[in-house]
Amino acid sequence: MERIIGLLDLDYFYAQCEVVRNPSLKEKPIVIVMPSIRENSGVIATCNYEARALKIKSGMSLNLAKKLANSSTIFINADKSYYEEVSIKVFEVVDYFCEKVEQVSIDEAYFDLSSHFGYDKAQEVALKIKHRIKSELGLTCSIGIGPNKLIAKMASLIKKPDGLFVVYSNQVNSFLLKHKVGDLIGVGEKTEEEFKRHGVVNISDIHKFEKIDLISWFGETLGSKFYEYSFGIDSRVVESNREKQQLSRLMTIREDSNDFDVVVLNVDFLVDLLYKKILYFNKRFRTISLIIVTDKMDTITKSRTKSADISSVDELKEVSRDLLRSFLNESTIYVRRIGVRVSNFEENSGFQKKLFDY
Ligand code: DGT
Ligand code: CA
Repeated sequence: MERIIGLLDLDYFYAQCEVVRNPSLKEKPIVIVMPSIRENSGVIATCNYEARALKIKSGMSLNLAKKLANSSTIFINADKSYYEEVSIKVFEVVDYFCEKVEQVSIDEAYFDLSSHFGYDKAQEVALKIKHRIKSELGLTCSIGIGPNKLIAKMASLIKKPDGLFVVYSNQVNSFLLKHKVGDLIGVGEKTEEEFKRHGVVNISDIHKFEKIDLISWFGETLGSKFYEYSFGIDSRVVESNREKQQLSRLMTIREDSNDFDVVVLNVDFLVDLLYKKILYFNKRFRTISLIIVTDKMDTITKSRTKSADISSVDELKEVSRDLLRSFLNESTIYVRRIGVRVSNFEENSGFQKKLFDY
């Protein structure tokens, strides 16, 4: 199976959250401030693109930002707990489509698209994720797709904001050769300066040297890493670090149907797949839902919660079949897509709290 990784980064995140909460702010320069205890001072957390056009940016002092602002610029104190709530909802959407999701900050996560088989499907999934985040939460994000984390991250910046950019595995070298060393993950201003001292400005310049040279400049770990990155090699895996709220599998039926004997074959097939996923994530659950997308593209969900954990694939099949039977008995609707979902999981690691504490 070909490895395909995505990186999702929300656009001007805190500022976009404020516009969602108060749409009258749209198109005005919005600046989000982390206030300090001293009156009238503080630092800029982020700002939208209208404010960036005035040269205001993250990390700048409030005083300087005020000097650069125009009369329509709006300064808002950061409301971290609200942004955290929004962030949770965003990454639940990603969880819905991907088994492995690694959140790396409040507004950024890697996700593994390999199981969707091929770049075309991966791109389709990324578009669905973007569409759902936009329609359900009103937010735009940028997604990069590539054969590893390095390329996915670099690709996410190409079409920002509201972008999607795919680097196929056979395009990695030409993609990298268009970039400067400063664009590699982990190369900050100081490292970039050090590269420059050795005549390295573009990624292609690294190839004039041996790995041992980079090790002598940056030490074993960083030197090897930058050398490998310059050839597009990055073996870091996506490490799932989000407690999943639900697991599901969905599929489109070969032909729209309201015949139990036909639809149930699809349900049984999905339950078998879903059960493998449940074992993989080592989950215990009590609620089972059947998701039916009708031939009119309406979505109907039927759920049942048991008083004890579901303990076997047969029990899961039995409940899913029951839900299907009662749905088809009650309606004459034709089923186009069908899904089985389990939720109401036992334990919660409290991971998200840790992440937001950074
Ligand atoms: P983008 O991704 O360039 O469209 O803009 P943002 O605002 O999403 O920037 P990003 O992804 O680097 O950071 C995500 C959020 O993290 C951002 O909305 C506010 C917060 N943040 C970023 N940089 C700083 C900083 O220097 N100080 C503080 N306090 N917060 C920051
Ligand atoms: Ca961002």
